[in-house]
Amino acid sequence: MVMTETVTASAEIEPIEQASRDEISALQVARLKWTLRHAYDNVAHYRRAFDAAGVHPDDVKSLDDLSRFPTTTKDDLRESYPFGMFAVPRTQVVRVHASSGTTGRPTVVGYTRADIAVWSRLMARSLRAGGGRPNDIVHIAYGYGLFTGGLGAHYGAEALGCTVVPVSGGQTERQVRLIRDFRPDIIMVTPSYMLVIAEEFRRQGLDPRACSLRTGLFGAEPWSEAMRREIEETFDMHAIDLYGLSEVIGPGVSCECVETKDGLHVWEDHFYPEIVDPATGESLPDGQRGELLFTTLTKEAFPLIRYRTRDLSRLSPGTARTMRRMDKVTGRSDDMLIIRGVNLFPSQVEELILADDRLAPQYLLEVDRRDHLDTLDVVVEVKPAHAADYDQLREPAARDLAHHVKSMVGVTVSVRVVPVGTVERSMGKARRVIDKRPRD
Ligand code: DLL
Repeated sequence: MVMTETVTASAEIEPIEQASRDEISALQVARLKWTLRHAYDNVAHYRRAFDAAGVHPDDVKSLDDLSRFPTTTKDDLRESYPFGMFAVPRTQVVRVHASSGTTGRPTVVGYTRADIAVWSRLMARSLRAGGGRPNDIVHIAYGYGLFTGGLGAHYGAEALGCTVVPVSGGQTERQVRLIRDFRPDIIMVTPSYMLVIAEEFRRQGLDPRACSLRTGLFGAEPWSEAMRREIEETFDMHAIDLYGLSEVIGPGVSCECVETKDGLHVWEDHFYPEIVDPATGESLPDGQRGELLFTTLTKEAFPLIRYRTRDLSRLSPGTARTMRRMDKVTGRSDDMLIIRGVNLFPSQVEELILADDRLAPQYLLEVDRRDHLDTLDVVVEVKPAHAADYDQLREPAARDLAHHVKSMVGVTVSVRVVPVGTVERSMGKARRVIDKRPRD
């Protein structure tokens, strides 16, 4: 292996987080060469794909050479279901995780003991960047199981030296009780479920601002800057963006720093990011928006070469850390709705909903087709504080939101303001879009 990692993370910033760009690049080149060779020698898919593209691991002299290698897609992973992409004997795989597989075969990923150690360390690094410290109490409400959120956060918090409360998702009344009784410093949960927890606080007549939470690491789904403000104000805490995907490792691919909150630092000593044009696959320079690609640099069981995430973002230079930042992912290319020719992401509607004091961030977008034209209905709840005025405000609030979506995004929508509690609550990743269009 090209690195030695221990599970125990340091309480301080690691030197590599502040290393010079030259040092980071030198480490990346060494690790990239190892990864390409490891993938080529041990995974039939990569050997075939590299040979077909006429490239070989020995060709790589600099990071730029990577762009000549073929990309990897989710379909490639599905075709190797379940263990065909593993680069080590199955007996060295100490854990598997998998995507939910709602649209076909699940994607299975594997970890060696060293991979778990790296992941724990990067999650500890993320927690520290978000303001976590050893001895903090960490309440984990990401789901445990095949989803990487719960166990990924759990091992990271333990590695940092925290006291972990492994609650998992659901049973919201109990979540609130445990937050009151155990007084955690940190919560790790999807932003949409955090809003459900806030509602439960209020239902029990409790002020969320009075609770012990100091910071939260939120991710696993797109969330807007407006949602950040909403959570920070509701709980009087920091809301930090944490990003990752199971194929690459799970949570802990990148994370914001509490001191700047200006984008997510990619942990570049383990993952090499690129941006490509989502339509053509052509490489784009830093500063331009496009689809994020990742190449793992140290993973043993499941090396991933130029994986197309479908997540849209932009790379920019480091600030609080020397490692490059990625913009908040506010949409995936698959989530983009095209309504009568205009592109729209659910998060754009979320921003506008949160800008209206009468509306709650509980919403659903229903897409349908009527008379050959796509239609978009926004279903959004009234804020509990305005529930008594619901009959008077539902029409004006609906009219105003439709007007703002038209003028800011350029799409004509119909808006239905509905009573509190109408929109289904999520315990994990929220489902924001229901597409009722007939399949062609
Ligand atoms: O969601 C891993 C994770 C768990 C990340 C907990 C952060 C916190 P998957 O289930 O494989 O893994 O889903 C990965 O979720 O490609 C993005 O589209 C989306 N996603 C994850 N984090 C963020 C984020 C986990 N901070 C997919 N902002 C990714 C926006 C995110 N989207």
